[in-house]
Amino acid sequence: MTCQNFTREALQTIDSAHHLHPFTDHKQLRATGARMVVRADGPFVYDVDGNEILDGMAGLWCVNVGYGREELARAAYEQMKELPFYNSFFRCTTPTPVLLSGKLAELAPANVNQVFYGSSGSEANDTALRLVRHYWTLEGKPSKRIVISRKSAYHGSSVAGASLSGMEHMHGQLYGAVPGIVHVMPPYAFELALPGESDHDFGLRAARAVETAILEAGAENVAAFIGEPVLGAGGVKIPPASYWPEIQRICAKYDVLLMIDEVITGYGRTGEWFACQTFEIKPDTITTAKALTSGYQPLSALLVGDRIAETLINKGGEFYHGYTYSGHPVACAVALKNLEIIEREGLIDRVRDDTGPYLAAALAERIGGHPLVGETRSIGLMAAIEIVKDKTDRSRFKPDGAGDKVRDWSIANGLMVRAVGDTIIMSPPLVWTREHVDMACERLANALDRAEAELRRAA
Ligand code: PXG
Repeated sequence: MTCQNFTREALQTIDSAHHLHPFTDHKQLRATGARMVVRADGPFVYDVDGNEILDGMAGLWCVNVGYGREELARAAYEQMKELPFYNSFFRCTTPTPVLLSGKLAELAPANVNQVFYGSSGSEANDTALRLVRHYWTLEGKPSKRIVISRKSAYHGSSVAGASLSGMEHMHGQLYGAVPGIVHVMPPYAFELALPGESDHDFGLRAARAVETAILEAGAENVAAFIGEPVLGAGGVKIPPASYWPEIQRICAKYDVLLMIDEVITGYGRTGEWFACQTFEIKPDTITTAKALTSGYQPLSALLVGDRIAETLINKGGEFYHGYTYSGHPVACAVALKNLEIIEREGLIDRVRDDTGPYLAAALAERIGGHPLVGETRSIGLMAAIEIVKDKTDRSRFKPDGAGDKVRDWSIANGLMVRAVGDTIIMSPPLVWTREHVDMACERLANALDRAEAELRRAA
């Protein structure tokens, strides 16, 4: 459907009257009106006023192959004509989820060979939580129920997803979180490393917070640890190299399963198919969604490791869990074509060998020296810029809102970024070239100048 018959004012009026947006202060939005994005092409999105904005967020961390892919539209169209829907319940299936499962087993780490589908990352994490707890019951250890997560983790917005997430403001509105979930410190050296503490030592200390939590709960009560390889929505927090090997060691020592949430990192973002490969993590489950279809269709795939799968299959009987759209044929057709595009165009190699390192260097050289910037960091095409008042002591602007200011100027300059508090984050489509990185740095540097002028004037 095109919206050309509606004026911006008409769309905004209906939006304000009837549309409750996610994670939104509704009164505030109604006062300002929403930004209306009406079309997109390649790495750019266009708003209703005709502004071209370079999309530094790949939609919402998902449009890895960029916009306007005819092939994906065609894959959906052909599948809809052939078979728009049939379910995977009652010993039925359809061809596309079958083929996608085989493909995902081929791409996933060696010990991961089974797939459970949903439509969102939240659903996939609900599945993962139920599955790891059920696994221990089937193994005769039903007391192993506790899941250890981290503060500032994001694992979704369903009741289980929000409970697993480490966001206090979300917990405050749960009115009854899923019991048995514990949150420990994240590996966020920029704010949490002690004076003089090396990155290596900080990584070990952050990992050992998980060990402390296991010992406090009793290993006989702990089912799993859940973590994003790089915390995404929490502010692109990249762990030191010492972190994941130590987590792996601790989980093995106490027989705690490792649930890896790759909803953001999956399908190329860190320069490998999965960040488990980047960080050499051996997972028991991998949650994926978003870039599985590059956002062209809603689809999630929980990849299940052999250890859990064998128990579930051989001892499990019926697992009373599933969604109407588990293995949706159209979404799976689009996923297959999307993975084919990523492979054919060598997008992941490009991130690992070219645009990823280029982005890291460009941020360090062209953004890192700015008086407002306390740190730049990135891995693959996933980046963060810390906004500070004073580079030397890393103090922040008070009252807060400096991040929002930089973001607003950046968008006004034609670069879409997100602010998580005073951390600016980027997660662009993998089709970005060096020219797009250059364009982004130029627009961001200008946004920093403009924000600084306002912030210093106000201070
Ligand atoms: N796990 C991770 C790591 C995520 O980033 C989810 C699970 C949940 O996926 P669904 O499909 O249920 O949304 C996510 C989602 C943001 C933002 O503000 C991030 C997400 C979703 C919405 C906003 O950066 N990530």
